[in-house]
Amino acid sequence: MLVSLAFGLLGLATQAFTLATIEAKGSKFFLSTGEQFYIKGAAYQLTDSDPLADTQQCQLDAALMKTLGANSIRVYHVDPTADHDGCMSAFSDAGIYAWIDLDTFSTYIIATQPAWTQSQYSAYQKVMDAFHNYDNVAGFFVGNEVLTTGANSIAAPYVKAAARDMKAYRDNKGYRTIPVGYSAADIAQLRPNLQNYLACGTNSSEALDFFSLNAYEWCGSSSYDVSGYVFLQQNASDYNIPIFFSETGCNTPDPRLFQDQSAIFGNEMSGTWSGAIIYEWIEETNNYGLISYGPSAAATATGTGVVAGYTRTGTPTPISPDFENLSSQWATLSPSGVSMAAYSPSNTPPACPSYTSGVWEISGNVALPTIGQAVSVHSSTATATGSSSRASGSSSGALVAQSTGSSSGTATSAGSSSAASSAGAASSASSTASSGSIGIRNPVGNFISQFTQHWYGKLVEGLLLVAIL
Ligand SMILES: *[C@@H]1O[C@H](CO)[C@@H](O)[C@H](O)[C@H]1NC(C)=O
Ligand SMILES: *[C@@H]1O[C@H](CO)[C@@H](O)[C@H](O)[C@H]1NC(C)=O
Ligand SMILES: CC(=O)N[C@H]1CO[C@H](CO)[C@@H](O)[C@@H]1O
Repeated sequence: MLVSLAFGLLGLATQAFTLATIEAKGSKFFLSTGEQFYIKGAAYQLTDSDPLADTQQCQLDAALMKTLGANSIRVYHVDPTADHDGCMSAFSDAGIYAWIDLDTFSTYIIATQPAWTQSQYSAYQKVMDAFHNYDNVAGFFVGNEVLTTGANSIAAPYVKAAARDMKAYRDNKGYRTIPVGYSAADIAQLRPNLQNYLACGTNSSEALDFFSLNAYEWCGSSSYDVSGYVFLQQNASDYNIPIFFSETGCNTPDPRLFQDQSAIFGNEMSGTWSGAIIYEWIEETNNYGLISYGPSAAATATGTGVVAGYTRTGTPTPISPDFENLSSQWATLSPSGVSMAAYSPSNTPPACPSYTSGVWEISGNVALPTIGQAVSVHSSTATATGSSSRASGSSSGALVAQSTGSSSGTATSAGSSSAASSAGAASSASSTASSGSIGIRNPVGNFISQFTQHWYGKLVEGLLLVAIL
């Protein structure tokens, strides 16, 4: 408060200072006022590049989100060079926090050709620089659904390295301790290894600040036991960092009832989980919208605000009954949690999972790659054939392109809707096609074929071990 007052007096503040900030302590999020914070959010990506640059649009959406009972948005891609003051203040005025992905179409970590390079690091920094000063930024993601198979586990150290470096960057710059985490695809084969890996180890500077899951397991009228949530809870009950649903809202069958919210915010899970972000705000081809800006148009239609067959600007209209169903669920669900002062975290980091061929191909707590180590982007071998170009994603097909032959359909989760599980990832998958040409080099510069992924994974481990000696 003193700090914001000082900035205000000096005329340095360009944004609203009206909301309590959010921080992580132990396995929970807290407001700076001391109350536990539970996320009630909507995925918000109206345009490919940045939905937080159109103030008037944000004002319209924030006002309706407030009536929904939301306190958070999740934004997958932003343009760090745009002016976000208007949008961030519109959401702040509505009591809404932003969870922001640091990656973009051209910078995200690719599981089958994992890399954490200086150019990725610089790009992530620019996003953090652009957003850290808004009090209603709640957290940053270093990746979304990077891993979708057991073989992809070779990419996990790169995700963890990205988090390590972005946390260090945040702290070195003196930024607020905005939590840095990851948003995982709900893949039964990876559960709970990935979740444990990203939190494991005794050095908290190298672990994530939170873990989140894009889960579409609870469809229609189901229950805590039948949906599979009981296992999600079992896997998370001793977790030492906050965990939440970074996407949820299975849409088969129609209409959506959002009954899972009563488990997430109820006795079964609210002692462990920190809430949920519903996929997604805008209605588009994938049929997950909570609102619409007008009837759908031809896929090829052009016109003001029309992209890929949907109007993406204007006055949002609730999609009935989904919007009302969610709103009425949330209205009854307000766990009080614990106060920050009364909470003494007691959970310790999970053990780093051991190597299991095809399931988890990282041996325990390997040394993390340094920036640029082992892998870099090359420009001569293109294989990607991604088909989706929508930022907010609409097909699991695009994910297949990203994962070079691994079947995303079967890999995706215990849920019945694999397309849904990759909805967010589909957004980034398309960039594989547009960014073109990606190859891998080892640290001494030898080019390694992208068809040797499994062998390469072993090589990375070997090199990491060598690096320690
Ligand atoms: C913890 O990790 C950070 C980041 O890698 C490193 O700088 C620091 O030396 C580590 N601390 C210990 C005690 O190993
Ligand atoms: C984690 O969940 C899986 C199902 O996804 C289950 O088979 C496993 O037993 C759970 N592990 C723990 C430790 O509860
Ligand atoms: C929980 C909830 O609000 N359910 C409602 C969702 O919409 C259907 C169809 O209008 C209603 O029948 C449910 O009561």
